[in-house]
Amino acid sequence: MYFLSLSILLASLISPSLQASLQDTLASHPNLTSFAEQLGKLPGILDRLESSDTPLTILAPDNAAMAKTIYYPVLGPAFQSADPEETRFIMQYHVLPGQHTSDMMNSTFQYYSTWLDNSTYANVTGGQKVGGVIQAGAIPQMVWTSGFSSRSIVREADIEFDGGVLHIIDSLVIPPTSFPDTASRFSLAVELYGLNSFVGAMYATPNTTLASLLNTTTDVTIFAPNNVAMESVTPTITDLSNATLQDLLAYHVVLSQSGSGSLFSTSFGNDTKITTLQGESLTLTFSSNSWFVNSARIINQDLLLSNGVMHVLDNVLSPNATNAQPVPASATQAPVLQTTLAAEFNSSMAPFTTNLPNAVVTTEQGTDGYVGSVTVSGTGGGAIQTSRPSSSSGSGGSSSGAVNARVGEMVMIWVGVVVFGLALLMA
Ligand SMILES: *[C@@H]1O[C@H](CO)[C@@H](O)[C@H](O)[C@H]1NC(C)=O
Ligand SMILES: *[C@@H]1O[C@H](CO)[C@@H](O)[C@H](O)[C@H]1NC(C)=O
Ligand SMILES: *[C@@H]1O[C@H](CO)[C@@H](O)[C@H](O)[C@H]1NC(C)=O
Ligand SMILES: *[C@@H]1O[C@H](CO)[C@@H](O)[C@H](O)[C@H]1NC(C)=O
Ligand SMILES: *[C@@H]1O[C@H](CO)[C@@H](O)[C@H](O)[C@H]1NC(C)=O
Ligand SMILES: *[C@@H]1O[C@H](CO)[C@@H](O)[C@H](O)[C@H]1NC(C)=O
Ligand SMILES: *[C@@H]1O[C@H](CO)[C@@H](O)[C@H](O)[C@H]1NC(C)=O
Ligand SMILES: *[C@@H]1O[C@H](CO)[C@@H](O)[C@H](O)[C@H]1NC(C)=O
Ligand SMILES: *[C@@H]1O[C@H](CO)[C@@H](O)[C@H](O)[C@H]1NC(C)=O
Ligand SMILES: CC(=O)N[C@H]1CO[C@H](CO)[C@@H](O)[C@@H]1O
Repeated sequence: MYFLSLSILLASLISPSLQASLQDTLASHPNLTSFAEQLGKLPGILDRLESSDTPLTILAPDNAAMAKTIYYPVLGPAFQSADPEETRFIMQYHVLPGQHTSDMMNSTFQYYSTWLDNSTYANVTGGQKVGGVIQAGAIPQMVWTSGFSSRSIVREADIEFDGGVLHIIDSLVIPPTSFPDTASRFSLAVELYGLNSFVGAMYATPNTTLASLLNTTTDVTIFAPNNVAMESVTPTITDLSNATLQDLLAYHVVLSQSGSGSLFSTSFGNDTKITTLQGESLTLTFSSNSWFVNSARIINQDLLLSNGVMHVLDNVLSPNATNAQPVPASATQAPVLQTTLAAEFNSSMAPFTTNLPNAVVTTEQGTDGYVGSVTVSGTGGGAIQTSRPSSSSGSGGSSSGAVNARVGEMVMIWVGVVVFGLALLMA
């Protein structure tokens, strides 16, 4: 329960020196011994935590979470090799400047900066973001989301110490990875959010300027049509000239204007225009509990990337159809590119998946037990089956929290299945 607890009231009355130090607070919680031990190995972080003159929020994984680090995507290799440099960056992602307590959060996701600010790991102005929400329910629950929509559920919230507050979480927050890597993992985990057709299109022409720009620019915003959307406009999209295809893809990208940062849903405004990298603008509207970009519905929002954020669309956008209007009451929107789509759309092959770069997600090649090692074949094996979502009503679009929650759960189930499979293999 998230009542304004007595300790918070007391904290505001009593001088901070009466509160326990971070080390004492960690020591008094039996479930934080592994986290304390990990921090002990990283004196740089511990000193910085203890000497901060502004309040901090620490997401502190419990012992069970720390015990399974090697099975996490991305985190696995760092913990397995106990590389202090890499683990330091991961721990930095668990520290948020400012005091963020349950009474200051609500049922709308907010995105908070963290200490993870090395541009090799997070090319995000002010530090990589982590999402925080209080999920409504019989017992309201504080939840944090990170890379691949991973969910960390808070076991115990609002534990005060003299430098701020800490929340005990049941799994580590995972630093987001690059656009191609994140998109590929989503494609494997959740069919509805399969994005490897859109990623493949980036590499379908000899000009990979856009692809590398998306991988190396700070604070990008990518509106990524899912595989079904790409299929729906095939062959029109595969017949475009190379230059026109590049132009169309660039219309799905927004770059930060003078430090404004990436566009999270929290900063969307109804009926507002945003200038794209391509030059033409997009219009955002809110209707029937969904955000629309021109006529495309955002079906999954605020997926964190190492250098920004990505939103999944159910339709391909075109710079020649900037005035396309959504029909919010309809579950699906008419494509803006010419389509030969049959009314009965079941499943088919997504275009461009054979263009996926071989090297996309193999940089953190897995050792045994590492669930994050995903190899995408560039020789045709990447084509996946998709089917149009069979949503029957467009009027009741899920709230973002629910959608993100579902993806997170599915990713975790997928991770669980892989871990289970590995356990069987090793038995
Ligand atoms: C530690 O956390 C686990 C869940 O991760 C819980 O079952 C257990 O009761 C906790 N132990 C203590 C001592 O708080
Ligand atoms: C939730 O909190 C944010 C940030 O404090 C605020 O902007 C937003 O209006 C709040 N939403 C609701 C529904 O109270
Ligand atoms: C960022 O990380 C890279 C790779 O680990 C390292 O070489 C570099 O020194 C770091 N930069 C800063 C400012 O810490
Ligand atoms: C477009 O890209 C494809 C794939 O790289 C290439 O085969 C083709 O020659 C290009 N077309 C033009 C007109 O350059
Ligand atoms: C490659 O694409 C970029 C934008 O995506 C464009 O600015 C550049 O002119 C293109 N290069 C060639 C050789 O067509
Ligand atoms: C981060 O972004 C900046 C500016 O967009 C770019 O110059 C730099 O190369 C990027 N760094 C990394 C490690 O991708
Ligand atoms: C959003 O803007 C559109 C167009 O101006 C308007 O029709 C609609 O009512 C607005 N929606 C909300 C929720 O304000
Ligand atoms: C947009 O219109 C121009 C001019 O008619 C055309 O050359 C181009 O192929 C169109 N682009 C798309 C994506 O349809
Ligand atoms: C994208 O950037 C990541 C991290 O910097 C790198 O590991 C990966 O190889 C790059 N992918 C492509 C396709 O350039
Ligand atoms: C084009 C196609 O395969 N349509 C089929 C889609 O699925 C329905 C129901 O299973 C079939 O009746 C259609 O023939």
